[in-house]
Amino acid sequence: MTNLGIGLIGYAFMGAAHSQAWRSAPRFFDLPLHPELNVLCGRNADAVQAAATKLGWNGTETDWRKLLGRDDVQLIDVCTPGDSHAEIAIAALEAGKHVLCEKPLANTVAEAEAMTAAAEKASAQGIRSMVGFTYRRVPAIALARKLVAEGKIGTVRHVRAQYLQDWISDPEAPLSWRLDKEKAGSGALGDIGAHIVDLTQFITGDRIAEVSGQLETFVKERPKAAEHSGLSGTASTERGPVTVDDAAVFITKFKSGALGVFEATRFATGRKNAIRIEINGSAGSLAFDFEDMNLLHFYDATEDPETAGFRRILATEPVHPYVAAWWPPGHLLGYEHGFTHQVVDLVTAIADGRDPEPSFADGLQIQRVLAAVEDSSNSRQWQEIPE
Ligand code: SOE
Repeated sequence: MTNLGIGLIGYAFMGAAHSQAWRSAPRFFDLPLHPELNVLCGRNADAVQAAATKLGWNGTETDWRKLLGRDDVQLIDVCTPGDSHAEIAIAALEAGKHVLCEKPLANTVAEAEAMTAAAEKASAQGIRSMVGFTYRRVPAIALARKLVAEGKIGTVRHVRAQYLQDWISDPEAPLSWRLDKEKAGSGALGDIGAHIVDLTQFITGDRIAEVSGQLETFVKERPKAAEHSGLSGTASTERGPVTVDDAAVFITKFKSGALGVFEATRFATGRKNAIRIEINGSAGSLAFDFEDMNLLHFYDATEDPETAGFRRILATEPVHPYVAAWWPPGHLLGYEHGFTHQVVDLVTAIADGRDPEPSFADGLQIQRVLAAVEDSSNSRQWQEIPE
């Protein structure tokens, strides 16, 4: 079997999640190409070596540009903060490497446009790119999309989506790159709001046409971090400004005429990683919460009203998307499986010679929605999403 050499840039939370995906995918799924974990890249030589040993990589580099010239790297996986996505992804595509880029695609619409242009040019040469909206690959979510496409809930009228976390609700939680506009582009809006924009559009097969939104930064100054990794860190004695939103709320109109209500916050005390989506259609409804991620709730409005009611579908059966490769029926999946499914879909598309989804163009459209929410919050006006 042909090998697909992987070079992964970044080794914190997302780097670790992607590493396990690259390792697990060929062990559980029959892949058409064999991913080889060849190079882990990070700026600190000792730290990247320690991470490579722990996460199972064959070698390391400290300069991402070196990956572009390596014959044993065919795919670059970008797990860095958003401020370097455009530069790395465009250079990688121009060097003839396939690219998987973490979400959101970029920090600005202009960067996302440049990345999309590079991706479209590379695609003509057989070079593939994908943006990592991983939650699409949760079996219950993939099942929800299938049910909507099959007409099981009829015409979609309402889209209700929340992404709720609380990891910075303590005002003394230290600053991380995720609270720095230069590094992250935006706060809750881009980090987690982007996921629910993608998920609702993915499930409904529809697109957001216009938005009205409001952003808020509740805690404007925090201790600088003495050290920080993933979502936690320790505080130093110095303080610095929070330059992104803590929370974003927005209402939307979809192209079909459906109405959407969205909320993304890192201040929902007690909610750890609650991605809640409810879709109401003319013939039924679907509801999902990532904190109980194996379940999809389905209401069939065509049933006898005497016994009709929301039904819990445990999306853990071999008939459900991705599940057959894992455990016997009823044995649950977790957060990491979505990343593994992402690798499976990407590698399969590369081998089939087709562009995987979500594409950079899909990432650009989501970037435009995020920018429109920000513009709306500043202008206090509805904003249309440009085509
Ligand atoms: C932090 O809010 C974060 O790690 C996001 O960046 C991820 O995309 C999400 O999967 C979990 O939360």
